[in-house]
Amino acid sequence: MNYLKLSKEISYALRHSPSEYGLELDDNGSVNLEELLIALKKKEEFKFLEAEDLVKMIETSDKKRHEIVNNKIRALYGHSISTKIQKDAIEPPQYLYHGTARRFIQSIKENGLLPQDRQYVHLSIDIETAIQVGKRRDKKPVILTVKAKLAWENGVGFYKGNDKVWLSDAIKSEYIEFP
Ligand code: HQG
Repeated sequence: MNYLKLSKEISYALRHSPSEYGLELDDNGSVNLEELLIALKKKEEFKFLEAEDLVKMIETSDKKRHEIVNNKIRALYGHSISTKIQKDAIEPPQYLYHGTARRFIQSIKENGLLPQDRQYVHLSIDIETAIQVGKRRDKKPVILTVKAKLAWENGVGFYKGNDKVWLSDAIKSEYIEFP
């Protein structure tokens, strides 16, 4: 089983296009494991897929993108579907980080950090993680420091993705330190 390919397919289904797979996400973005299996097994490449493969996919992944709880699976972040995934707002650490491309900096200075195509802005717990995120778009990414606690105190929502990824509402540039 190609777990990377499987993970990409499941991220696509659970973050962006559940209806394409005949799936309906519940409020926190979960679907029954069995329903996801049935949907994926219709594809030639996944016809031998078993529940155990989904567990292995999560275990062997470089990032914790998905979670299985009580026979349900969900993506932990990254959603773009129109129905917003419900997340509990929680107090963030003092600083969070955001790795981005040099070409976006002027616009971020003017408009702040926006969710763009996703439901939430994605932030990193540390600089190292932010560098990895930013490198997806620029070989020399820019690392922004977000005054998360201050923004939270002023009413901006923050939410947990996984141990390294935080989510938030839009962040105005007054809460962002540019290098
Ligand atoms: C930028 C991956 C111009 C923002 C990663 C980013 C992450 C602006 C891009 C997760 C802007 C959106 C999410 C503004 C924000 N003007 N550009 N005002 N505000 N941007 O992919 O944070 O591997 O939606 O800086 O590791 O890069 O898929 O967000 O460059 O955790 O699991 O708009 O996706 O995880 O890009 O990445 P994205 P992101 P996975």
